[in-house]
Amino acid sequence: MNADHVPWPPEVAARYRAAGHWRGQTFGALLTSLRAAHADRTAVVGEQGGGQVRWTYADLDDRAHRIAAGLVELGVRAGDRVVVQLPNVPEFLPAVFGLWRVGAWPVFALPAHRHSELRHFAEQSGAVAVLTVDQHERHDHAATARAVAAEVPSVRHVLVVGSAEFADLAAAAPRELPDPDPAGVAFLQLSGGSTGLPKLIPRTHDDYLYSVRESARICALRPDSAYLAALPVAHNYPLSSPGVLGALHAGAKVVLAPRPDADTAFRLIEAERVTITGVVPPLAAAWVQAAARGAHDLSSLEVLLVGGAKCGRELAERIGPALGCRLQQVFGMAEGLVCYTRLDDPDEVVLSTQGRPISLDDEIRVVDPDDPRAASTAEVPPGEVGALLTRGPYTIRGYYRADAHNATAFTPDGFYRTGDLVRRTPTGHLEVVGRAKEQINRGGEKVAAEEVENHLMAHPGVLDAAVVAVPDAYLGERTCAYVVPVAGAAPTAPELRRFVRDRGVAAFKVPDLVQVVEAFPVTGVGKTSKRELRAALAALAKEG
Ligand code: OOB
Repeated sequence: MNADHVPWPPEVAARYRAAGHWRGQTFGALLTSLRAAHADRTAVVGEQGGGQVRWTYADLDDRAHRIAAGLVELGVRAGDRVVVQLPNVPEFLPAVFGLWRVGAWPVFALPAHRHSELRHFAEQSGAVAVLTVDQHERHDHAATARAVAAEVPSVRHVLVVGSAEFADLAAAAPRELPDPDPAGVAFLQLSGGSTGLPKLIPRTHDDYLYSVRESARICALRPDSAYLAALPVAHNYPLSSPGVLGALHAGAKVVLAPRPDADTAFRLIEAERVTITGVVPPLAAAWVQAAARGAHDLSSLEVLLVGGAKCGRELAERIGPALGCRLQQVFGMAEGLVCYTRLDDPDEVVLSTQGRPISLDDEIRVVDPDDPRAASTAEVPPGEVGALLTRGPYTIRGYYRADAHNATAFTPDGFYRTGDLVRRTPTGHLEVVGRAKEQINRGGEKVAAEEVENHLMAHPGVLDAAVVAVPDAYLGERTCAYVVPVAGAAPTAPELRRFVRDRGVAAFKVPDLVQVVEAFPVTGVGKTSKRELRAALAALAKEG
């Protein structure tokens, strides 16, 4: 069992096709048609190997054909999985389109991931290769990938962008390849997760392209738009909301920022006349501050998307005046559903909600949050807070090879339990008011409490661990690990933080705070009461 992909029921799929949502186009075919329409226009601008790269649509298409051929020569086949861990380098795009042309599935790791996560993605997906860079931000990605390859038998190749081997692969003579099934899986995204290690999310050409096409329309992308990818481009948000794929879909220019800081981003906005970009709230706050220095001409910027975590009202109000652009809030998830405020929504809606779904066929249910098994039909009264369930033309029906988890992550009638607490306005916009899942949202970076708890419990001096969110003025939330030591042992906070880091996990998962306590407060049935731990933290914050 353990399905790679839980398909939509046939009658639902037929409905999405009849509505024109699913058009039977693959990403490879999309690039072919983009080349036909925009051959000489600039597709991608970015930094690679110390120099600037500027590729037209024809260049991008040629490179993708060659990389596809090179991958086939290497033995990569349709349906094979390839872990892709690339920072915002131009080669990301032809490499991913090359994999799509072969019909191989990119597994989108983030640059912040380390050995523990990479190994999990390779193992879980049975990947045949890891595609990465040599060094990035002082981390030796190639060495980590090679270590993973040595431990995971399915991994036969480590491909390093910038190496002579990769240059050879990317110089292969293009060859005709059969177009993969558009209804089949195109790639695996990562879930933010709340239990254990991140789950893999199978997205199809049909479903993802629908969300890309509609995102490009909702964000008013045109051939003369320029989209700046400031966040790591493999993440669903800068990838497709509207992201680099939305920009390409519109025939626009993609500008890849090697880092998201204001200096780097503003320099590129000015130089490339960027019209639209997307950030997480802490970055928006940093940009607002930096813009006050007035060192750069940001007059080309029309739209700033803010999402990934809740954008508070105060910050929302400062964005337009500080950056001279329109704010667009976006609330999305790698599992599917994406909501946007519309560019013509009244200001009040843009400032106070996280948008409304892309599609009229996105079904939304707001159910009793205290009943995690709540049927998808038992809705709370209009305007009240409840747990958000959703299903629709680009929301998955199941995670990759996770049948047991799927039984609780989805309702029997196929709604995804998002774990988000929302209120729905009479206009159908959603206001995200909190979370019912065991996840910490660290300024858009998602930390599954259980994953970090498991790392802590591997320490011989730790008897029990509970990770909770602490409110934070800058990131929205930070992580606090409560730890009960083994009798007689007293691991210190710095020691435990170092221990977690040394287990090879992304730096954003290392607990910000560690509190060593004698015992955890418990609920009526004897479970650790995270509610009381959060209350204790709040009390500590008041005292301090
Ligand atoms: C995006 O995707 P993920 O998969 O990293 O995280 C999804 C979760 C949501 O379930 C929600 O808990 C939180 O991130 N979230 C927000 C939010 N946007 C995402 N919470 C409050 N306000 C928002 N605006 O984060 C993502 C994917 C596509 C587009 C944008 C964000």
